[in-house]
Amino acid sequence: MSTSVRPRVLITRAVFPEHLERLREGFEVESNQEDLSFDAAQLAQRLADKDGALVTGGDRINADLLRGAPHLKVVSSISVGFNHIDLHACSAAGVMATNTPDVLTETTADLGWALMMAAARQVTQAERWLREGRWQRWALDQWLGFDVHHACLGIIGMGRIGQAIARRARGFSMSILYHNRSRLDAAIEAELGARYVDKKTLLEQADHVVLVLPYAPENHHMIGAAELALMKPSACLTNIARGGLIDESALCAALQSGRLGAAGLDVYEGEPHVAPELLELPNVALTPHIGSATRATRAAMAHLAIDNLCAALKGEIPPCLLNPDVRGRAA
Ligand code: 8YV
Repeated sequence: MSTSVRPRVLITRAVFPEHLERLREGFEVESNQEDLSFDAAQLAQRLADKDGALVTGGDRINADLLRGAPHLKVVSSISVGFNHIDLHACSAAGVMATNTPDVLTETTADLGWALMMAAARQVTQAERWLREGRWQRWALDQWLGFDVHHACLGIIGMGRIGQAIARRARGFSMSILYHNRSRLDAAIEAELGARYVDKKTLLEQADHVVLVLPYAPENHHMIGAAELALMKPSACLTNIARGGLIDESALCAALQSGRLGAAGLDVYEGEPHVAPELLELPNVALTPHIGSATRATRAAMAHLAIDNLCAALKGEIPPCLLNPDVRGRAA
């Protein structure tokens, strides 16, 4: 095949060298190894002549963008979440959309645990205090946190990552409640030792609440002032899903007033902007959206995204197609 007819692919962010090499074997690639941030107009301009795009959670894919990309056949995201992609618009435009589930499940569950424990035991705040040279002596009431072992864990969103978090909880002798769109099979509930309850019961009874559900406009601010008021004052809330699930002003107010024990956040409403009130609070552990951030997992995500892209550009059905109702554009 002559190089001039090879499909043209845009990579919107920097990738590892092996990924770039793999893509260059099959495609005419426009890369972004400087890792510049493209605004909507810059993205549209770069997509105008492309057949495929390898994108990330920060790239908004909507009808406007797709209108200006008449050759585009696939948008392959290096992420499991796909709230940044308008699937209806993709299907209407004949563009396949894909994501990268499974390969990040265990890594993201690890981070969920790390954050839950950091929030409960004030790990990040205590470390900052130590680094500031403020540790003069031991005290009986110093840096008192909340127990994780033998506590009640409430998981909202019992998909792959939620279940991986539940599995880890058994080693800490926790009781497990969960809430999900649909109830799991009895056999999986038994294996996990998890009990299905409504959201209100979970919020009232859990000592540690972890959010692991996909974001959609319907669950915007699903944790607001009313939900926080149901929780125990000693409860810890961890969010590794999407920032928009929590009303951050209500969360700040609850943490400030002592209405809520602590929070662990990896995701934010306006990330990478983090509300200044959150930065000021002592009872919150904050990480910069690193749920899937190990080299092995990020590499696996990018490889799976490339598998999806290659399949779509060969006219095949990609392994992780999000919009099976799409009717592909003629190659
Ligand atoms: C990604 C994530 O790193 O996969 C997801 O949905 O939130 C993270 O693992 C991020 O979205 C960048 O694409």
